[in-house]
Amino acid sequence: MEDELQEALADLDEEKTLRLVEERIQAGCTTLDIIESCRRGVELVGVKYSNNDYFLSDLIMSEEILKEVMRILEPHIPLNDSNDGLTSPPIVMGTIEGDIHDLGKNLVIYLLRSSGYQVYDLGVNVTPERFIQALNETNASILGISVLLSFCVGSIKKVIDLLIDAGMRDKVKVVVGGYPVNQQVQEYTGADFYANDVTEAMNIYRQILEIGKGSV
Ligand code: B12
Repeated sequence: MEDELQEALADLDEEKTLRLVEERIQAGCTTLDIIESCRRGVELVGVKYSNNDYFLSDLIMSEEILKEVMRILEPHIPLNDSNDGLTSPPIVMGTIEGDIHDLGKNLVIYLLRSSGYQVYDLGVNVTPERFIQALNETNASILGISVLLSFCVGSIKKVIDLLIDAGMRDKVKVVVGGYPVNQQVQEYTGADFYANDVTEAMNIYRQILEIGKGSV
């Protein structure tokens, strides 16, 4: 089915994209559905970039449009005041070493925080050692790692190897997310879960946090 919003973003038509986002909010579409249409739109931007139809400046343009979309959406993201998050274990998140993509990670963090969860954001280009240090400092038992560049996937495996070496592997659930992530990446890195869209990401965290009502 054709998705006008996805196409507008893929065409880097900022005015149309923002208008369609506003219209969908008015029509009662969920923020998660709107975000997913936008994510698919920038995925097409990526395809056009790979085919040399778009350039780096176009990737930057898609970033600018996505940021504007988030500015419009943020006040509409429902706050969950169930207090679930306050009794849940903290979550550490970051983008892996070598990679500076952070829009997807920031989005997931925003949604988790809106649900009341405590998230420590390590930012981008995070070394495997820094992830382990942060887990020790925060006592977090959930680690989210974002990766958009395929050649950075190897560093995620390094994080998990370090967890094993430190005797921490069975105390930490590792979730990997981002465009190139799939079951093979999960198996190769040894992560517990993977997600490459926002709905899946939120479902996985809810699932882990449900189990974690006891201990994760
Ligand atoms: C915008 C963009 C940029 C922006 C990034 C801005 C920023 N602040 O993030 C800029 C212009 C800086 C950029 C730079 C580059 N980019 Co770029 N970029 C993109 C683009 C078009 C969109 C990425 C994006 O923001 N998507 C929208 C978000 C919402 O989606 P998402 O990140 O997938 O996140 C969702 C899920 O994956 C998941 N998720 C994400 N993280 C996590 C983490 C956890 C724990 C969980 C549970 C879930 C989760 O939830 C999110 C919400 O739905 C992609 C194309 C694509 N297909 O993704 C290329 C793309 C990722 N870039 C690419 C490349 C090559 C580069 C550059 C190397 C280009 C260059 N020549 O310099 C540099 C790399 C710089 C670096 N060292 O990192 C390639 C990577 C190819 C590959 N397979 O390795 C892609 C795929 C484009 C392409 N087809 O060639 N890029």
